Amino acid sequence: MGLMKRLEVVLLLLAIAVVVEGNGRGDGYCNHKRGPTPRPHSVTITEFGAVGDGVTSNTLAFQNAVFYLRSFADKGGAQLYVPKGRWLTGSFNLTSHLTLFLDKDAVIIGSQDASHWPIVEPLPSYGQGIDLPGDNGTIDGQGSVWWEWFHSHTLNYSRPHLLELVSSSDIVISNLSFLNPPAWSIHPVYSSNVEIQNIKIHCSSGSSYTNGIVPDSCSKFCIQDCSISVGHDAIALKSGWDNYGISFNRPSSNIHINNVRLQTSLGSALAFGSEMSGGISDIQVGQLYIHDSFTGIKFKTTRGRGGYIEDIIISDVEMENVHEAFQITGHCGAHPGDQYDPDALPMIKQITIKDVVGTNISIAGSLSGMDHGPFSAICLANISLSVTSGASNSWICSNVSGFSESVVPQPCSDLSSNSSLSCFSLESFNALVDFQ
Ligand SMILES: *[C@@H]1O[C@H](CO)[C@@H](O)[C@H](O)[C@H]1NC(C)=O
Ligand SMILES: *[C@@H]1O[C@H](CO)[C@@H](O)[C@H](O)[C@H]1NC(C)=O
Ligand SMILES: *[C@@H]1O[C@H](CO)[C@@H](O)[C@H](O)[C@H]1NC(C)=O
Ligand SMILES: *[C@@H]1O[C@H](CO)[C@@H](O)[C@H](O)[C@H]1NC(C)=O
Ligand SMILES: *[C@@H]1O[C@H](CO)[C@@H](O)[C@H](O)[C@H]1NC(C)=O
Ligand SMILES: *[C@@H]1O[C@H](CO)[C@@H](O)[C@H](O)[C@H]1NC(C)=O
Ligand SMILES: *[C@@H]1O[C@H](CO)[C@@H](O)[C@H](O)[C@H]1NC(C)=O
Ligand SMILES: CC(=O)N[C@H]1CO[C@H](CO)[C@@H](O)[C@@H]1O
Repeated sequence: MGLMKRLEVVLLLLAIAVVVEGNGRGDGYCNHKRGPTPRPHSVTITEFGAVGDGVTSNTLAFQNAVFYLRSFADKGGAQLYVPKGRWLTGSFNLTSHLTLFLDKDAVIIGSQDASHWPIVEPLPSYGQGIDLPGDNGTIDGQGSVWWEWFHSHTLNYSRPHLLELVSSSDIVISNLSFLNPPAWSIHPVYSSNVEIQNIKIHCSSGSSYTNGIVPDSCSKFCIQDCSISVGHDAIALKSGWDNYGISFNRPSSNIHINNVRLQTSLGSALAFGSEMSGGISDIQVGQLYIHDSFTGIKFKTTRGRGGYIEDIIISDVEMENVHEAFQITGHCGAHPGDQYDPDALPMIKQITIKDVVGTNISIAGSLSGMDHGPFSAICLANISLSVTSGASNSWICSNVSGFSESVVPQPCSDLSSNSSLSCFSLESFNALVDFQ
């Protein structure tokens, strides 16, 4: 969990470190697998007056410790060690060249005091908060409290995320559990060279719109060996929305996801969009296990977004007890007000999904493009789904085109192009695999 180099805003609400055994599988995706960067200096949070009793507020101790450690940035960096205990805190910022190391039995607990959550500026590619317009930032609370406020429409500001990294690079987050985020669990934005490995994310049932990992306008990003169970989207790739995202123009690209286990009760296990105005491309996903979920894999956007989702390859997928295996829609997502340009049509093309086995799937897929801009080169190959709704109404398609081969049940005729040449293939990735 080294966190290095120009790391500006971090809201760290609750994290449990577990020094778990490395899982060994899936090597070659996070292909610059790093151990913890050795730091020549280390301090313990108790040296700053922190008390790990679960009751004492340690916000100032964390802030002071990080402030102190900033002076080691040009001396090889430093480690902040959090020992066994329950460490209550409000939001605090991390800094460059820092390793925040949590002992196996260390738990950082988010404060429920509103004044411990400063209000921050909205991100430029969003212009406002996700939950509410006119975002003045974040407010206090622990997951369930926030879900209740969200559900009852009584939030005053958009909810905070558990860990937010803004304009950062060379980040490693590993061997940790994240529980009950107020909104999203890990939200890296405008960042690159991010490696997330062996992370568990879990929300109690009843969580409203909780997401797991959300790479947002990020590049050179790797997620590997993770297990995520949330209320909404487990992994969601985004890049800002509408006029804000179009003018900020920062895509999410070159992202590898491998060996992840995903579950969501109401959302999608793996989602693209609906915020995608800066573009999403060159995404490779392998060894995906999706279970007990509403939607398996979903591409979502809406009129006014502009942008694109293209050159995506997803392979080696197992699904079990999933309502709808695949969904592509051009009619999904809210707008940050009515300032958007309705002529800004998003584009979805060159999406390849192959080598999929699914059991107890209700609907194979609904693929619906936009009236004035069909989604193209949607390619499905070697897919076998046991579908409970009956094969004949298992696929619903409109305004899409593409190719399919060895897909059961038989997909709609929209995907019957004679040629697979327009499909995105793994060979196209050869130039992209090396991060550094
Ligand atoms: C944390 O970073 C943000 C953004 O740079 C800043 O507004 C805020 O004052 C910082 N908070 C602390 C406690 O340093
Ligand atoms: C995570 O744990 C594994 C197994 O103990 C270890 O090899 C790896 O270096 C750890 N990662 C970090 C960043 O500490
Ligand atoms: C944001 O803060 C400003 C100044 O404090 C205030 O006037 C405005 O009403 C706040 N917006 C919301 C949505 O609370
Ligand atoms: C929203 O603001 C009102 C008025 O200041 C306050 O009474 C209420 O507790 C706030 N709600 C939340 C969820 O913080
Ligand atoms: C099939 O999947 C659905 C969820 O889509 C679940 O409710 C149901 O229990 C599953 N059936 C079996 C036999 O596992
Ligand atoms: C089809 O996909 C399965 C996994 O779902 C894989 O084991 C098999 O090798 C694939 N077949 C071909 C021809 O690629
Ligand atoms: C498929 O091939 C036939 C014969 O070559 C051609 O007439 C037809 O237009 C092709 N269809 C598509 C969708 O490319
Ligand atoms: C361009 C195009 O194919 N438009 C179609 C999109 O889907 C609707 C509903 O099926 C059709 O009516 C349009 O013709």
